[in-house]
Formats: sequence, structure tokens, C-alpha cells
Amino acid sequence: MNEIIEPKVNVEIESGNLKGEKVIEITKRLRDLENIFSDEHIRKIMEPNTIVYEVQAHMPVEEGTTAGLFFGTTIIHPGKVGDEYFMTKGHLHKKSDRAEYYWGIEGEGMLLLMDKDRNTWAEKMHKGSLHYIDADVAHRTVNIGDGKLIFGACWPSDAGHNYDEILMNGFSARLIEKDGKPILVSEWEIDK
Ligand code: PAN
Ligand code: ZN
Repeated sequence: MNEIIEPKVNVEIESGNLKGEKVIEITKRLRDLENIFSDEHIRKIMEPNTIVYEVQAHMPVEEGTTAGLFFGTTIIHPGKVGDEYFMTKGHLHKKSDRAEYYWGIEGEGMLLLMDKDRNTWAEKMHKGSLHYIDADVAHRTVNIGDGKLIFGACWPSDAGHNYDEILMNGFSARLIEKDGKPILVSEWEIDK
């Protein structure tokens, strides 16, 4: 039967906000982010309910399905733990041959990338920036601005997330604010 139907889900282009079927929402607060920031002592004395980031994702197929795609929006709130900017946990994909696209929607940020040899570098994120994240490259996003950082993402539905590797060994560099500016500092240079 020939039929013309409404889309089942809509993305508000200006904000990345997703509305419709099969959209999930995740909120990460300071209390959920143990051992992510360099200064655990400061994180623990901050208000634990502070929202660090929120994710919405349109998941039309079950996680793990081959040949499907997921589409998501992440909002990182402005803030710092000590001199380290609010950021995502960061991960590798469980399937090491699965890549991903990110694109900037609003705000100012950095995409922290780390390859298998633990070389870490950062790409600037802003409205309209496009980032191809190669397979087997760890990725984390950092809000370096005064307002929200919002970005979109699209990744294969069978990519999966490996958080353990980053929780155990971290990235080899962190983005911190020094003299009012973001700098990328190697882990061994950070005073604990
Ligand atoms: C993104 C991330 C999202 C949140 O959708 O999952 O920005 O970051 P964490 O997953 O590191 O908490 C993505 O990269 N999906 O694969
Ligand atoms: Zn990813």
C-alpha cells in the first residue's frame, strides 16, 4: 500500500534535542563519575547531584545488532573539578573496528582522542565542526566554554562501549585550565 507517514522521531537542529520513538536519556552527575577526574578529593567535596553531562540517543534496533546505527546528542554542562573541565567518561568501542562521527552543535569544546600507542591529541569542537573518530581510537569530550557544549554522534549499533580500559589507565593527557586558557597536559606532569 502506498503510504506517506510522519517521521517517528525528530531532531531539533538548533539544540540537537531528540523527540519521538525509541529515544533513551542518560544523566551523569558528579556522584556517577568516580575516578574520572584527576582530583578525586575535590570531586568528593563538590555537590554530588551536579549534572556533568546528559545523553539522548535514538536506538531503533537492539544494542549489539549488526548493520544498524545509533544517533545521539550529548550535552556537557560548563564547570570544572579543580582546574579540570567537565567532560565525559570516555571509552573505546568494544568492537575495535567500529568508527564514529561527532559534530558540533553549540558551545566550545575539545575532542580528546587517544590511539593504541597512548598518543593523545585534541580537536577543537564548535558549531559545525565535524569529527571522524577512527576505529580503535579512545574518545572523550570536554567542555572548555562558559555555556553548554552540545554535539551530535552517529555510531554502529554493534560498536558497544568499553569503559574499563579508560577507568583503569585513563587518557595519557588531560585538558586543564591554566591562566584562563585550556591546555593539554600529560598525565605525568599533573601534580596530585
Ligand atoms: C557518544 C558517548 C557520549 C557520552 O554517544 O557515549 O558522548 O560519553 P561516554 O559514553 O564516554 O560517557 C559515543 O561516543 N557513543 O559511542
Ligand atoms: Zn563512541
